[in-house]
Amino acid sequence: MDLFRQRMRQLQAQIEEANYRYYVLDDPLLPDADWDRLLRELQDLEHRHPEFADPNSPTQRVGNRPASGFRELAHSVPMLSLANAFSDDEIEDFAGRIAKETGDDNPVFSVEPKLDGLAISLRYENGVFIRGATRGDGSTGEDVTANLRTVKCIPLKLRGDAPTVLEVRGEVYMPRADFESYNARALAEGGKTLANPRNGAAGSLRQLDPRVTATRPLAFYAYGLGEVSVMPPSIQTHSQSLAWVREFGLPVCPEAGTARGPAGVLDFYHRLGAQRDALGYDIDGAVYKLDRFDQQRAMGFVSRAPRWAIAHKYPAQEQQTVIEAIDVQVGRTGAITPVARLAPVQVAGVVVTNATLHNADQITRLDVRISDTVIVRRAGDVIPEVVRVIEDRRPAATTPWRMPVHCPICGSAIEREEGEVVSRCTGGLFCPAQSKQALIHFSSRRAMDIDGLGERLIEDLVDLGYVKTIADLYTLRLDDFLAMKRRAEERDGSTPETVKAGRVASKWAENLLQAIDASRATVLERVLFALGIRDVGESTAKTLARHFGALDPIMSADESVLREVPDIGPVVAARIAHFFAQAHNREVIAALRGNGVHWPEGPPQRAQDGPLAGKTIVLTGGLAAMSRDEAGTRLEALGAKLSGSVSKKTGILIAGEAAGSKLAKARELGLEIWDEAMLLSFLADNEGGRDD
Ligand code: 9MJ
Repeated sequence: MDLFRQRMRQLQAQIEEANYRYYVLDDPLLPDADWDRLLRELQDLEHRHPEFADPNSPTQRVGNRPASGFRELAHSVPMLSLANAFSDDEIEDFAGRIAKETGDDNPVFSVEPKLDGLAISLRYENGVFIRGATRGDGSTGEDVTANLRTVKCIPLKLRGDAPTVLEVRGEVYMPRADFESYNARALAEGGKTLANPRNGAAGSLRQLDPRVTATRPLAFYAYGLGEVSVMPPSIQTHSQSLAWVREFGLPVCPEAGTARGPAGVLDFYHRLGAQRDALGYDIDGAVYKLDRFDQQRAMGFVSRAPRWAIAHKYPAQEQQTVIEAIDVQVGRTGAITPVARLAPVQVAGVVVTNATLHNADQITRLDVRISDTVIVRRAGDVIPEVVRVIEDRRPAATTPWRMPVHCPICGSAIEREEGEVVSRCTGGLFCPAQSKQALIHFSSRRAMDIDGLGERLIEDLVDLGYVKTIADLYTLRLDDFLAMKRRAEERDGSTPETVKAGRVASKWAENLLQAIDASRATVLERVLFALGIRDVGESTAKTLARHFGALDPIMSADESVLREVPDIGPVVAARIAHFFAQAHNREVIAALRGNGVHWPEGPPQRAQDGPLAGKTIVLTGGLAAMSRDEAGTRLEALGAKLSGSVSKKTGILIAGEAAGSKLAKARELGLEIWDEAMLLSFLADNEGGRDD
């Protein structure tokens, strides 16, 4: 009998150790599957031997009775709040007060991220978690013990020799990644989403049914102490106290540390600010606490806030504003993005006037309407977005927003394919909004590679009516560029009418014309890629070019023919057929050809026919005669399939200069190995009809 009891205690200890390593040290001891196995074994034993069950076993986190309300719980030591500072000056003032009253003008501070969650006090007696409460008014909070027990990183039992009474204060928060995946799942299952991680944390702890709380991914970081029966005399600073509670198994924020004087804390503030978007949790500031307890005592308190600590806030990432209009933007492939035009508002230090609404589903989900008061959010480099509507502030007589049925730029129909989130303008290259994006793609380096034809210039060319389609690029003359430049400068209010400016301008236009001209002589795969057919990237373009050898058979191939091409699936086949079926796309291609864009055409090179058909080739090391990219393209043209890694399935390894581990592995596997000379002679023997 005792054997079961022993095993149960052993399992409990193993799980508790694994939890400590995982949640506190961030250094997991066990794979998740092993942890699950231990927990299941313990659950099973507890079920069969309830007489040995421990109420604080790791299996006993979720109670099953909803509370009728939360009891009030008095804090034996008040839970403090923090004074706020919004500028460096206020921090200098704070440091000045400390210098005046402690005589120390360069004291050590504990510096901590200010977590944006819910402040909580945990009470342990004899090492066992007995109660937990919210801050409430600082002297009395709400008893949320049952909910806190479901927070996996809050230990139900402390490690080591904890004092008889130990109260730990800290923040319950929801890690960002967990918030995202919780919402993704809720959406998929048609459940309710959480507005943001902060509300997620606060709302979850205030659930009456702990079974609901248990489904919420909550976490906890300790940042202070409440009642402690006996403080070890060795602990004389706040940072030592955090290290101390960490040893009992309570997680402490890894970004917390110490800094000296006002310069040190400001440095921490700016460094943490730069990392803000990369942290796993939301913060709204940094907290500085005078580290030495004796200095803290010298400073004392005002009302409910200590004079020895301060919260230095970052500019808010969320602000409230009003939607003045909802427009739609058209992307290269016609994707329509609804954009909210906002009453200007400062968000995280920048004036924001536009915010993305992503797509029609998102608007329906948020029920955003024109004239609504909304919360907009801007984090780091991310495009500002509307996160929610404040429905109480909605004026009377608003109507739900509807996706327009016609493209605002070209008037073509807007359609949405079944199962797609995105609506699209069907205008194709005929739509100026799409054609701008199409032109940018067309001239980009990996497509037609037109040097000097950048985004700004393309915008001007389209806006001033010089170019509508990609084919029009090849009709531009020197005078067009010069006239366009003059008009753009007039429009922008800068008119440098000097002789030198004129010479510079004509040189610029000549260079551009030359670059455009040079792009006329090209290869089929580039043209196919440059056309910007949805889902036709460089690799598919290459496959098509090789398989068909010429453009006309691709243009007239129907879906079933396209589907026979290796690596082209039904969706891409449909996209290609659809693209070439559009009259305006065919017209643009005819015009391109009419304007002198040309490429060599030849017989189809079906991979299954090539001398390397069915062979997988790995290229490694450096080649002298060509780049690895080029070698790869030429080998593929002969039917080879390229791979990046060596395995038993590799047919040939081509080892250039300084080949390393791949060569060693190929030798080990006894594969066929070529050097560069062998590659070159093979290409020379097998590449009939290359024009270089
Ligand atoms: C937060 N929210 O992260 C305190 N806090 O200290 C930190 N809050 C605090 N400390 C005393 N890191 C009262 C509140």
